Amino acid sequence: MKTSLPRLVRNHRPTTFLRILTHSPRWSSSLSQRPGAAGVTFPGAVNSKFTSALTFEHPSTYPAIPTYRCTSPDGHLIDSTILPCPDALALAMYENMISVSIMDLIMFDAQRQGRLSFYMTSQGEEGTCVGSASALEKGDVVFSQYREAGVFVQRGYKLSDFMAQLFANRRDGGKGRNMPVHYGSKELNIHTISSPLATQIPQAAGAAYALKMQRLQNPDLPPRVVACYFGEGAASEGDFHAALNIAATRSCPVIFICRNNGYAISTPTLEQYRGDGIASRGTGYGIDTIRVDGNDIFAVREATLKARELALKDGGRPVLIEAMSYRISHHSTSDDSFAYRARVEVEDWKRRDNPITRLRKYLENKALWDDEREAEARTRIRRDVLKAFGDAEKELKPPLRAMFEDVYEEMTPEIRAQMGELREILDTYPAEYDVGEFEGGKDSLEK
Ligand SMILES: Cc1ncc(C[n+]2csc(CCOP(=O)(O)OP(=O)(O)O)c2C)c(N)n1
Repeated sequence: MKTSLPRLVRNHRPTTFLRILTHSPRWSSSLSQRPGAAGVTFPGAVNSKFTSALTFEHPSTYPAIPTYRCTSPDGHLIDSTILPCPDALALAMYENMISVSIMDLIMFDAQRQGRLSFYMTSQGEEGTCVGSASALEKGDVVFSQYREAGVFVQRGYKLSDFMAQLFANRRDGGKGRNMPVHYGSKELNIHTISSPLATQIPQAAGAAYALKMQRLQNPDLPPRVVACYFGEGAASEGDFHAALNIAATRSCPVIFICRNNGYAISTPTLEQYRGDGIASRGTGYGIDTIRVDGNDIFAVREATLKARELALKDGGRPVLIEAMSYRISHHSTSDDSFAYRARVEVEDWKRRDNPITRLRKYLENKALWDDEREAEARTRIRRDVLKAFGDAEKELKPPLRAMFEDVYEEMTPEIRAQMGELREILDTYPAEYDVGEFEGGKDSLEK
């Protein structure tokens, strides 16, 4: 007996669980073409109208997506629709931004002195990171690239945590295995940074899907989103495409936050893409998208608050924020950016507008800040950074055994054998290897 498709559908009674899961509506109830219709109902693009004009769409016929800003360069709020940020939070965000910038200066110099192997600063992008992180809830899950120290500070990562990772000492949660700046924190729900660009973007989409499933199974759980940070250079990776498309089609509650700072090492954006930045791609994937002024911490905060709301609406969906800024620093301590850009360009951006001076002007306008407080805060933070630096530099390295652990959850017999071999080498040539700076010396290794 033949059964028509609608009947099958009608007879199928999905459980509540399944019904919510497949909540994304079909384009329309019927995909057949009505005679004489002005619109097309090809299943691939149902809202398209027929046209007899042979025209190619060209990006230049569309205006560039505007950049949302709610604070003027002299620190006055210009969007009357937003609720003013509580003073205590504005002050905390300001201190967090200067903490990042002071730590950056000290650690950059320390690398130049050879006291740590590598460093990357986030000068000019403190506002994007601190502002967006201030709009997230504690339980929200974060994935980042490497220039997001502000996110870590805003979520409660301590100076001692930064230093333990940078000096790869035994207090480092990552057991000293990663290059400097590859921070991570399970307690703060921030996934550990890894070097391969953009790999975290599809992982973030997957994590957001998992959060959505957890809440479907247990609606009493608090709503959570994933925030995923990456640069405009990383957005050229295939992983960016995979992530945004799967997040859109699976309706995942994830906020993609692109830091567009104008450069990917020596590559300027003109060689990175020819469209209207990264934001214009969001709408192509069917994703709610906004471009914001990354030098305006309140604009970033407001956009992220709103994005979080959207991401949790109707069971979940992705949102894209493109935060515009300028990479004031060299790409890393391995880069001299004056080899490919003019010094004057950098100086101009440093002085003309940056997230720290803009928030400072706002605080001064409200009589919450002045030169005296600035001097006190800078002296205090500098002292705290140097203290954490000194403590971390003196601390022992993790036990040598940590090199062999966590490759798999359990050590395999082969890995155990390699650990034994290392122990034998150290026993045979004690004068060749100084293992005194590693916790427990060679005794952490089993024969
Ligand atoms: C898959 C991959 N390709 C290349 C690199 C080398 N690399 C490291 S950072 C970087 C530039 C990234 O630029 P962007 O994403 O714009 O971030 P920004 O450094 O400007 O913050 C490149 C090419 C890498 N780490 N991973």
